Amino acid sequence: ELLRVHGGRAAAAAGAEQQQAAGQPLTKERFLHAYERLKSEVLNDSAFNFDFTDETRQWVAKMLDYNVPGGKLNRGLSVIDSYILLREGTKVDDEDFYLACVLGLLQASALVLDDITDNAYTRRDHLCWYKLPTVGLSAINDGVLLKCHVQAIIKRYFKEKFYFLDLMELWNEIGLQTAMGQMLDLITTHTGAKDLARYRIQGYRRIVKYKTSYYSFYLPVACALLLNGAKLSDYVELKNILIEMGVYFQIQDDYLDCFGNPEVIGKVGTDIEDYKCSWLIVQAMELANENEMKILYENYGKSDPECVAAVKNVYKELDLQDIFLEYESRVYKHLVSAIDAEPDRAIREILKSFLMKVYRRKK
Ligand code: DMA
Ligand code: MG
Ligand code: MG
Ligand code: MG
Repeated sequence: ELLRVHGGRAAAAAGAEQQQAAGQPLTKERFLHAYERLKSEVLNDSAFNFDFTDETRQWVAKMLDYNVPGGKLNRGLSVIDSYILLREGTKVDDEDFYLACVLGLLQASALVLDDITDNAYTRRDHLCWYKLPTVGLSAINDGVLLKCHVQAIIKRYFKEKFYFLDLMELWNEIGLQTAMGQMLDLITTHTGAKDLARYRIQGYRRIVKYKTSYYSFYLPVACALLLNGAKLSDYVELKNILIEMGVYFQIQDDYLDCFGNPEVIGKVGTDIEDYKCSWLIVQAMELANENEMKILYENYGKSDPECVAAVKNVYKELDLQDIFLEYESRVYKHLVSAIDAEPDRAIREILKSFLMKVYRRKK
């Protein structure tokens, strides 16, 4: 099984080789190139151009550079990788790269806003945007601005394509799902604050399906499919597998929030302080004895470092690190067999390459 899934990585690598052989620069470089183009488009948006001063332009440029290109480029790269696999290695033109790059804008928008509502401190090895003294809560508007540019750019570049309406609908629908997921994530903390024991796996899965899976896993592949002329309603099972993979990805994110190395993940965890319905607290609610329960009830959701340490201590007593590793092998096996049941070879390759990218990630 392991060997077969590793084929996914080999296939992705083969895609990259084919690209290079075709005289195209490597994906990451093309990406940053597409980013520069995107940035100059945003800065020179003709709708506002005559009113924009250099000062305005500098602010937007700084905001984009701070928030868009610094990440792992996972979501954008996923569009390209999926597209290459669907096209069996034929050339990917600059426009396709462009749409992938727009995903980076959406991600930046989500993160800028998420850090405010999560009261986060660092992101991608730097202070969160809203934490900069010159920014503060005007970051809310920056987050909104990024999202508005997503719509504007898709319209400008794709309005002549036969799949334009499907593409717009897809992005709108997923924007709504993500915002609803973030809302669930935020308002569920009130439930937890009333009674921690109400944090259950079913409620957890609902939150992460909406806040993470749709835009991080389904959207990139759905974009690649549309660009390739496919009809999304033909790919229901694919969607289910991607959603499951997104849940796995968020469980890793929750695990790393507590047990990851901040130097590696580029951010300091805040889930315990924030009273979040994290995968870890959901597990703890199932496993804790009376004494451990008492400690969790007394210390969860408090910003005092001693309270955070007490919660982490219970997590360690409960062997949540081992339980996470067990979950990881279980979900991996489950995903591998779901992928193997997919009839379409290119789809199997896409899913395998995704799985290999997230499996046992440390950041
Ligand atoms: C991630 O949830 C979801 C979105 C839509 C950004 P999170 O707050 O756990 O993410 P992070 O740990 O990166 O702040
Ligand atoms: Mg967050
Ligand atoms: Mg959040
Ligand atoms: Mg997190």
